[in-house]
Amino acid sequence: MFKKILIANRGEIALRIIRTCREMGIPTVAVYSTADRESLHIRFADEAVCIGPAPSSTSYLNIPNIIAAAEITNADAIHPGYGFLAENAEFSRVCEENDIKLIGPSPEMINKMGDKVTAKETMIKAGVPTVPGSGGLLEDVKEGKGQAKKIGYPVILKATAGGGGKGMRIVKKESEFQGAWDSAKMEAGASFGNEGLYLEKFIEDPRHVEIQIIGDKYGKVCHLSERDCSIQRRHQKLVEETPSPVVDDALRNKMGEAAVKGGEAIKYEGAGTVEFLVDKKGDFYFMEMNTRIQVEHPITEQVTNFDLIKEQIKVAAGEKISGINYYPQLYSMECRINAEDPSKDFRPCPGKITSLNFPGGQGIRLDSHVYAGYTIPPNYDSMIAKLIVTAQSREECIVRMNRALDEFIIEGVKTTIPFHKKLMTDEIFNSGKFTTNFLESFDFSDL
Ligand code: MV4
Repeated sequence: MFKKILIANRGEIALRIIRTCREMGIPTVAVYSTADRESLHIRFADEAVCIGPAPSSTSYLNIPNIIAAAEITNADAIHPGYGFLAENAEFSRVCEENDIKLIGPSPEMINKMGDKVTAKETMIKAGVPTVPGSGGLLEDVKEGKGQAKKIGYPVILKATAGGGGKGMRIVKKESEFQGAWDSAKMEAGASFGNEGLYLEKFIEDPRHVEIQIIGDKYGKVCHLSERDCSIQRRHQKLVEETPSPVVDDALRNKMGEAAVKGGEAIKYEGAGTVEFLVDKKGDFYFMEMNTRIQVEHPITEQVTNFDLIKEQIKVAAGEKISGINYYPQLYSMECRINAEDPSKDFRPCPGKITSLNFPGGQGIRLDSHVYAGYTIPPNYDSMIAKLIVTAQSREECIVRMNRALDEFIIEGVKTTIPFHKKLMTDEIFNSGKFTTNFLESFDFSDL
């Protein structure tokens, strides 16, 4: 097992990783920027090293400084959390070169899954269902139009370097193709330095359902069921739940098997997530694979009784997984509490938390790094807490979430709590019959 783990991250996920390390008896090193001097992850780690000024580019993305921090503290492993360097092939390579075990993906895996055309081709070969489309990179507009005619409109143009919706355009008819092509190419080039585009049939009104997998270095992969992340706004997830209201045992088996097949085909090691679109008929299609621990991992932990960070550490250290798949025994839902004003286009609201009360009681888990008197710096992500509620059924879960949101008091900054309160009483949300477009017609003006 590792002698000491450095956590190359901040906020709630840094704290989350430290908690598991302490339970495993592994000493920890926190790294922090000058903006995070008062952060809890420094207080709860065994050691802490300042790695630079406030901007991410000079601190949490500063590879030489993070490696130096690991060397001076004798850390033999690094956990990258999510965001920042979690899916950075260069960082993964530098860790390898310095004999530091990254509790995360190899550079090869990052490159393979980070390039969406390569990822899709790999999944097709493995027998995982994908959306009909060109699959390959498009040479020019002419080829694109030809493909679109064959598949049938509407189609969607996607950036091969994309993810999170950037460089993506829906094309409803051929007359719109050129304009969509030009703007997608431009956006992809500016965002990723890679203009490569590919094409797919556009799936209307889908659900976003993802399967949690874990693989060991002996080629074994298992899954831990799904998470439904259809409640998103501009590609930012706001609520996640498991099990999915649209996934029954038969579909869970099929999707789980597909995700495991995909994971085994690439000899996936560690925790990963295979994202699928599920259409109205219940057919599912591979979308992307994430090679990191995700923000919403706790709901899977709640219903499977697994510690996913512990599993990540164990498989990175060379331990075998049991190889059995895990099915939800309970119902769990996460609300992301962001320091944002939901009535003002979710504008970030950094600043001082003047007063704070966390909800408690049965079935409540709160993953957060904030406390009364804490000042949220303006430099990073605005997520300040994850409220995770677990109960026997979806209905009980929503009742409990409502109760917990009522107990949750944050003063000094605007948060997404009013949005979540309104959502929990929404008829369509309660019915479970919504798609990824649901929030497009949601009224945020009275929040
Ligand atoms: C799609 C799609 C419909 N059809 N692909 C959004 C981000 C990136 N991961 C892929 N995305 C989509 N791909 C086909 N062929 C619709 C989306 C999409 C979406 C997917 C999941 C959750 C929210 C979404 C919001 C808008 C579009």
